[in-house]
Amino acid sequence: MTGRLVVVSNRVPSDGPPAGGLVVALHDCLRDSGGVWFGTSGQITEDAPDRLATVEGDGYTMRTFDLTPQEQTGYYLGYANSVLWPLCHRRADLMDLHAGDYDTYIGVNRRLAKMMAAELRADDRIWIHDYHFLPLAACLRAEGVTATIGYFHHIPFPSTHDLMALPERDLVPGWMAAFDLFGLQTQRDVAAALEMFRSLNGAEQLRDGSIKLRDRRFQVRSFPIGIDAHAFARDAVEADGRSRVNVSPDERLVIGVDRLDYSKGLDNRLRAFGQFLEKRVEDAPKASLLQIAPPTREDVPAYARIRDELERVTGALNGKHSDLDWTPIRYIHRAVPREVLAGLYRAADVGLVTPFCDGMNLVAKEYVAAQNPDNPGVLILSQFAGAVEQMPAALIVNPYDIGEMAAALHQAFAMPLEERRERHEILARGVFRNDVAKWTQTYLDAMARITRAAQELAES
Ligand code: ADQ
Repeated sequence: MTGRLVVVSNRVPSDGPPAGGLVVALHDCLRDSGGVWFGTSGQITEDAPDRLATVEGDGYTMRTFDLTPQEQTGYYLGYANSVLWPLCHRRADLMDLHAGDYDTYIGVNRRLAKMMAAELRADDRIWIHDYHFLPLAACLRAEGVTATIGYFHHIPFPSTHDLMALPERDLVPGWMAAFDLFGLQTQRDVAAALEMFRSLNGAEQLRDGSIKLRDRRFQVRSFPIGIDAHAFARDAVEADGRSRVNVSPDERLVIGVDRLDYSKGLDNRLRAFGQFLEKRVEDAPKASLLQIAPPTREDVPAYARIRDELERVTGALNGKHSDLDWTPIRYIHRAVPREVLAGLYRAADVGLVTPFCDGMNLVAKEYVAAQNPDNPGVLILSQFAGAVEQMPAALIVNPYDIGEMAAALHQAFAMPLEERRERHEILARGVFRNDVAKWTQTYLDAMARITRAAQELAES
């Protein structure tokens, strides 16, 4: 397939900590096609220029732009992370609607579209990532861009009911229709998106599954994202996680790893662990929880509130259950290098992944990839993580039911080795087969088919 791969995401990949799976997975395709990655630079400047700067990536080019302080507030912290993020995570009650934020959001999308349009070629394959750029294809089309444009929504798609809380709800179908391929994480998300179109006058689902809205025809499909499973497994074997956390040989370790976000269900998870400690029977093994939760979006008030709440709950539980030589909850509020994280997953007897709402949740997959297949740990997974569609062999829990989560911890510790191995084998097969390289390939193949079909139609 010819044409450059053009990627757009809020931030371009940066130097520093090891690149994540997505960057690694897209790398070869970007390099081989002479591709370009567009995104913000991470710099905030008073007079952000209306042109892009060039940053040389590892074999490909990045084109970056700065945000003004007003754009950082209205586009990034405001409309993207205080309106769209809570809306898509079933927390419309946390939406912070400020007059002017939507104008700033659409303004950034229009500004980027204008700068990109000047550089794009007709045979480019443009792949836009996430809710920061929902209207970007519509803005690019307004600039005359005719190339194939794909999108991937990393977070859940809201229900038609929740969507009613968005003042700009009537614009959403048109934004989506400007893409050729609208990718979602799960079947559940596709069902929600199709439901929105079903209730819309003038939209029609065609026999091949694509959707027609006015003069646009496009596809809505699920592409469950994966991880770089082999790299994770390698790192996990090499790192000696158990010695790092200093747990005694007879002590069990539970691990939680999440950005400190209200969607991740951290408060209920801590309470469930507290209930587990309370109901621990006399001869049950001692267990501690290592919760790693790096800060994120700290300038958004809802995030400051969840941090305060977690510190309060952790303090109260530790005060109640600690001994002179033992603290049941270790709460680390910073990022940890990926290799260290991999070792910690492997050292943990239980991976506790209990979001209230999550697009996929890569931590669930990372935990599985990092296990020793001969003596694997147990994954406890929320029924509201997108990953649950691919990982039913985990212990599935309702993150609103603290008692059920506490019971799942007891079940995990009591689980015979044979059952742990059986469950892990099924989970690992999926995680290794459906890794991030396969995800990228599947998505790009689907885009290529759409491009070919459009060319054939134009030639006929
Ligand atoms: P996130 O909400 O960030 O991603 P998740 O999928 O769990 O959620 O990915 C988090 C990543 O950050 C993992 O790779 C994890 O290892 C890493 N991480 C977390 N804590 C860390 C720490 N302390 N130090 C270092 N690394 C840490 C969004 C969506 C998800 C979706 C992904 C990918 O919200 O639902 O799975 O995008 O599409």
